[in-house]
Amino acid sequence: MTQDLFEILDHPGPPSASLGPGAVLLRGFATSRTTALLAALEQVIEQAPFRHMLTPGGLRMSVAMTNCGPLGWVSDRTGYRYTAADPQSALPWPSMPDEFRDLAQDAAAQAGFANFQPDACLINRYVPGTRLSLHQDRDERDHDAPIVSISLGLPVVFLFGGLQRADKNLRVPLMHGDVVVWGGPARLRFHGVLPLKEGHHSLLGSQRINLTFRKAG
Ligand code: MD3
Ligand code: FE
Repeated sequence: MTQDLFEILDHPGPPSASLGPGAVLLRGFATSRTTALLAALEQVIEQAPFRHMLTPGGLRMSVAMTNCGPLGWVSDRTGYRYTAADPQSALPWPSMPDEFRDLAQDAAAQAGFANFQPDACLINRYVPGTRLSLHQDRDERDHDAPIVSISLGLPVVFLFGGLQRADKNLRVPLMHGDVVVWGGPARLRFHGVLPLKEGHHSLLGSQRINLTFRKAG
């Protein structure tokens, strides 16, 4: 796995590469579709604006979040869970745009996961200084389905750990248009994001947006 990772860091040319069992980086897979994705995103955040959720410990998360699709991930003082309604509006989460679902399904298929049917899309917004500390994604019922992530805007350093929190982390730069599919033995690996650096992106300004597609219910 280490050898594969270094190949990506040294040679960003190849369109696709393995990050280890179950994790596939599809470099630039979304690039040709980012204008459509961002137009659809505008519609979603009009109905369900980004907000900073509270952790169960009462801390304000530095990542701002919203969701689309039948289920959305929420956190508050009572814990983490998926809900059908946005707690801020009491309305259902905005529907998942076709452009989102199609791209997630195409990426999953490309990575060997046929018939991926996401029912949740968590949308994360990073501004300079925003980070996401090391965690596992285990609030979804179906751990057999992969998670598909799409990176838009400013680049970031993604931390890819092991199955134990203390395992060594690999560092993977993720850039605008990159898509990663995480499934099988990678599904429960610890991961996080280093603080976003200052910068300017032509489409998104000083932000990074990450879409993650999940089978939550
Ligand atoms: C590896 N988001 O929302 S996406 C998250 O860039 C989250 O916003 C990060 O971690 C972000 O939970 C990372 C890449 C990712 C997502 C889920 C994973 C990597 C993963 C699940 C298992 C292993
Ligand atoms: Fe995660």
